Amino acid sequence: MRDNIVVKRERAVLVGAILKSESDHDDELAELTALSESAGAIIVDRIQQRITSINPSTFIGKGKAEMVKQRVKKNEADVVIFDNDLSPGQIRTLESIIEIKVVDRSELILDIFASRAQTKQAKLQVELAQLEYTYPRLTRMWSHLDTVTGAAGGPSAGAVGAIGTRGPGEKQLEIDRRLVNKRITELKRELAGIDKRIVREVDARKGLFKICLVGYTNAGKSTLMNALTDAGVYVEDRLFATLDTRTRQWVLDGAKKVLISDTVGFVKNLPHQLIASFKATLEEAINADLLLHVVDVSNEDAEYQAQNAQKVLEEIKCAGKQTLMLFNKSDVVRSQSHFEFMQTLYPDAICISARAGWNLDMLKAKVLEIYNGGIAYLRITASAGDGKIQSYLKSHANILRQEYFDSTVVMDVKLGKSILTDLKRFSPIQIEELH
Ligand SMILES: Nc1nc2c(ncn2[C@@H]2O[C@H](COP(=O)(O)OP(=O)(O)OP(=O)(O)O)[C@@H](O)[C@H]2O)c(=O)[nH]1
Ligand SMILES: [Mg+2]
Repeated sequence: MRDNIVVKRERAVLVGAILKSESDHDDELAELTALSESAGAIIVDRIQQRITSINPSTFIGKGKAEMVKQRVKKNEADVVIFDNDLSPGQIRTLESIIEIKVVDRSELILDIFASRAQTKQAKLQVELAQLEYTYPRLTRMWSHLDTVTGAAGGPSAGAVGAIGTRGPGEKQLEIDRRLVNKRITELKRELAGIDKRIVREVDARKGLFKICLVGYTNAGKSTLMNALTDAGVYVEDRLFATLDTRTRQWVLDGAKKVLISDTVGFVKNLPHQLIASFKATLEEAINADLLLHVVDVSNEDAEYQAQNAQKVLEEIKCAGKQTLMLFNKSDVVRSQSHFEFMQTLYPDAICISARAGWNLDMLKAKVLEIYNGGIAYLRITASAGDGKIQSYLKSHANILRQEYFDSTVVMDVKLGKSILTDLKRFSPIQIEELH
C-alpha cells in the first residue's frame, strides 16, 4: 500500500486532530489544504477532530479512524493526509483500518520540497531529510533505494537490483537499513563540502551589511527581491517556489551598498530533518544584520502566518535580530477591518506592494536609516566562565573572533547599536569600540 508517499493527482481526504489545549485557530486545515494542493492532490473531504489526548496506536480515536474509512469509501479517495506527524507504527495501524495510504504532514512537506528542488545542493538536502524521515516509514524501501543508489553510481547499484527481485522480508529490511545508512553517510559528506563553501562565502561578506528576506511561503519575498535588485529570482503563486538562497547587491544610496538575500519560505512546524539539512541555506538569515519579515497582509491568515514564521525564526535562533515587518500585497487587501486589525498588532509595519512597486522608496529610506545609525564593531572582554554573555552574543550579534585566555574570553563582534543598552545588563564585562 505504502510504497511511496507521492500524492500528485490523488484524491485526498484531509484529517486534522487538534489537541484541546493547543490552539483556537478557526480553520486549522487551511494550511494543510494549501500544502496538499501544492503537492498536486485533489481534495475531496476534510475532517477535523478536537482530542483531549493522543491515542498511541492510531493518534485519533479508533472510532474516528473508522469514520475516516467510511468517508474515504464514500469519496473514492486514494490517500488520507494527516495534519499531524505520525509514528511509523501509527501509520501502519491507520492504514490497516482505513485500507488506503496514509501520509503525514512532514512527509507531505518533504514531498513538495522534493518536487521543487532544482540545484544540486537542494536536491541533496531534500534527499537526506527524506532518508531520515520518510524512508523508515515505507514498507518497501528497496524500490526507492534502487534509483537512489543507482543514480549515485555506487558499487551497490547492481546488488540492489538483485535484492529487488527477491522481494521483501526480515532480511530484506536489514539490507535496506544498511543501504540507507550508507547513503546517509555519503550525502552528509557531499553536503559538508558544499556547506563549507557556503560558510566561506558568507564569511567573506562579514564586513558588509547583510539583509535577509524571511517569512511565510508565498508572501512575496522573491517578488520583492526582484523589485529591489535585478536578481531575476523565480516567482510563482505556489508554496515553496524558492528552495535556494540568492544573494544580490542592493544599492541604497550612491555608494551605500548592502547585500540582500532571498531564501526558503516557512510554514508551521517545518520538519526538523528539513531544518537540519537546510542549515546552510538558512545561514544567510542566521548571519544577517537585518531581517525583512514579509507578510502577505491580503491573506486572512496573515496573523497566524506571521506568528508561525516567528516561531521558525526562534528555532533557527534568529528571534532576537533586528527585524522590519513588511505588509506586502497591500494592493489587493479585501477586508479593510482585517487590515486595520493587523496594523494594531504590528504598528511599525511598512505597507508595500512588491508587485505594484508601492512604498519601496519608504522601505529603502527606513533601511538606510538603520544602516547609518546601525552597526557597531566592539571588542568585548568577559569572564571565560560567563556563558550568558556568550550565548546572548551568539544569537544577537555576529562574532568575528573569539579567543580564550586564562580566565577571560575576548570577542570581536559586529552588532546593531540598538542592542547596546541590553549589553549593559551583563556585568562585569569590558567594552571597547573597534573602529
Ligand atoms: N497582488 C500582489 N501579488 C503579489 C505581490 N507580491 C507577490 N505577489 C504574488 O504572490 C505570489 C508569490 O510570490 P513569490 O515572490 O514567489 O513569494 P515567495 O515569498 O518568494 O514564496 P516562496 O518562495 O514560495 O516562499 C506570486 O504569484 C506573486 O506574483 C504584491 O505585492 N501584490
Ligand atoms: Mg520565493
